[in-house]
Amino acid sequence: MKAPLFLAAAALAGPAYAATPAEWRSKIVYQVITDRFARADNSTTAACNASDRQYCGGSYRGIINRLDYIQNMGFTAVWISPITYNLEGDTGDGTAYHGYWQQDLYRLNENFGTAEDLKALSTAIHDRGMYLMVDIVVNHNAWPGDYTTVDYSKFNPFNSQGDYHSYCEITNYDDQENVEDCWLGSSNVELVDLNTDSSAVISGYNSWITDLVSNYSIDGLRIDTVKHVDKAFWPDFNAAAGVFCTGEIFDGDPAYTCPYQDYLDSVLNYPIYYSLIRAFTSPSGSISDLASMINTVKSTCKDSTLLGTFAENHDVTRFASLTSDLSQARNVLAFVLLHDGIPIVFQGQEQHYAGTGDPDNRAALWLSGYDASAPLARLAASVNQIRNHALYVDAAYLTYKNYPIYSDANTLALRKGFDGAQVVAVLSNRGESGAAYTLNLGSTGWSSGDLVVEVLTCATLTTASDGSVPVPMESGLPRVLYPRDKLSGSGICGL
Ligand code: ABC
Ligand code: CA
Repeated sequence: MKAPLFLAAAALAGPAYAATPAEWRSKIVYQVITDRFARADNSTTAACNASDRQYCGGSYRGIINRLDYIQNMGFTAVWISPITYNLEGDTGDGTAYHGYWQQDLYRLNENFGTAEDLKALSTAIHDRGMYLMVDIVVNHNAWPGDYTTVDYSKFNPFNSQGDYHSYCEITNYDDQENVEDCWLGSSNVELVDLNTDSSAVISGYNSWITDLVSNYSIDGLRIDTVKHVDKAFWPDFNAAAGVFCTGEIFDGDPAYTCPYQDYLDSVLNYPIYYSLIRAFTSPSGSISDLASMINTVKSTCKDSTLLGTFAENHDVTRFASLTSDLSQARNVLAFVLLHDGIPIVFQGQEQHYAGTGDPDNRAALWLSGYDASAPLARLAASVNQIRNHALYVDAAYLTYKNYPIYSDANTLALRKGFDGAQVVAVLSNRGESGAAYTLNLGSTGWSSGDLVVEVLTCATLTTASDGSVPVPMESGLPRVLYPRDKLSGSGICGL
C-alpha cells in the first residue's frame, strides 16, 4: 500500500514541530475537546451530562489510549482544546471544562493531566507521523463574576488593570471597534479583554507563544476569537509561534472573514460552513449558493487551499440536529474531507451525534464506544483514504482549487486535481429516499474509454465517447470517482 508508506516516511523524519502551512495542507484534522474525548481509565460508560457543563474526566492520557481510533479513520492531525490554567469552580455558566476560561498562561489546566502527560501525548502523536494542533486564547482572561469584581492580580502574566481594555459589553457586531475593544462573556463569567495595542502585552504574548510551541512540540495552533483582536497584532504573533496558525473568525461573510488571511496563515472557513449546511439539510437547500460561495471564497481569500473546512464544531448546532437523514450527513462529511484546505471533523460527527449548540454539542465521545463500524466513521475512513492517496500520487492535488463542474437543484459535482489524477465528488441533497438514476457527468477531465472507480462502492465505470461518466446515483448517497489505473498498489477497492 503506497499511502501508508508515505506516512511512515514522514514519521521517520523525526519530531514534526515547526510545521509550515505547506505541510499542514496535506493534513486531515480530528477535533477533540480533551475533557470529552477519552478518559485514562478507558471507560465507555462514565456518566457525562453535557447540559450540566461540568468536568467529565477526559484527559491527555485518555487521548493517547485512543489514538488508534483516530488514526484508523485516516486522520493525520489532532486538534485539542485549550491547555492553559483556567478559573476553578462552578459558575452560573458552568465550569471551565472546555478550556476557554484562561487565567494563567504559564500553568496548565491539570484537570487534563500534567506537563509530562501533555508531552507524552505530543510524542505519541508524532510517533505516528501525525501533527498536534493546540487551541489557544489571546483575546481574554476569564473572571467568575461581573466586571466590578475582577481581581487583576489573579491573572498571569498580565496582572494589572492597565493591561486590559476598560469594561464595555459587545453589543454591535457591525461596529469593529466595539467587537475588538469591548468584552465577551456574561455577568457570570466575564471575558476580561486584553489591550492588544499595548507593547507590553504584545511582547508578553509573543514570548509566551514561542515557549509554548517549543515546550510541547506543537505543530500548529487554532486561535480563538481572532476577530476580537486588532488585525495588526497577528502577523508578529504568527511569526513568534513559528508554526501554522488558523484563526477563528466567526462570520459567514467572505468579505469580512477572508481579509484576516492577510494577517494569519489561515482562517476557519465559516463562509463555506454556512452555505454547506444550508445546501444539504434538505432537498430544497440551495446547491447554487454553495457553488457560488466556493468560487467567491477562492477569489476573495488569499489562499483557499489553507483554510480549515468544517461542518461542525463545539459552538454550532450539530448537523444531525438539523436533519436526521443519514445520506445528507454523508454528503456533508464527504464535502468537508474533499474540499480545498484542511478538513476538520469535530469528535462525534463520525458517530452522527446530535446536539443543538453549546453545551449539548459536547457530549462525551466515550459513550459511543468508539464504534469504528458506525456508518459515518466508515465513510470518513474511506474518503480520508482516497484523499491521502490522491495527494501521494500527485501533491499538486492539494493546491488545485476545487472546481464545480456540474450542478442542478439537488446535485453538485466537484473536481479537484490535475492530469487525470483528479478526484471527482458527486454530492446530493436528496436524502435517503432519493430515487435511483444515472447522472451522465461531463467536464471531468477524463477521456473516452477511461476506467474510473467509484471508491465508496468499488464499482468500475467506463467513460463514454464524449468523456462523460455514467454515475449511478441512489438513495441520495455521495459518489467519489478516481481513475482506476492510479489506484494500483493503493489497497483501495482491492487494487
Ligand atoms: C458559556 C456557556 C453557554 C452560555 C454562555 C453565556 O456561556 O457554555 O452555554 O450560553 C467559551 C465556551 C462557551 C462559553 C463561552 C462564554 O466561552 O466554550 O461554552 O459559553 O463564556 C470562541 C470559541 C468558544 C469559546 C469562546 C470564548 C470563543 O470557539 O467555544 O466559548 O473563548 C462569538 C465569538 C467567537 C466565539 C463564539 C462563541 O461567540 O466571536 O469567537 N467562539 C455571531 C457573531 C460571532 C459570534 C456568534 C456567536 O454570533 O458575529 O462573532 O461568535 O455568538 C452568521 C453570521 C455570524 C454570526 C452568526 C450567528 O450568524 O455570519 O457572524 O455570528 O450568519
Ligand atoms: Ca478584544
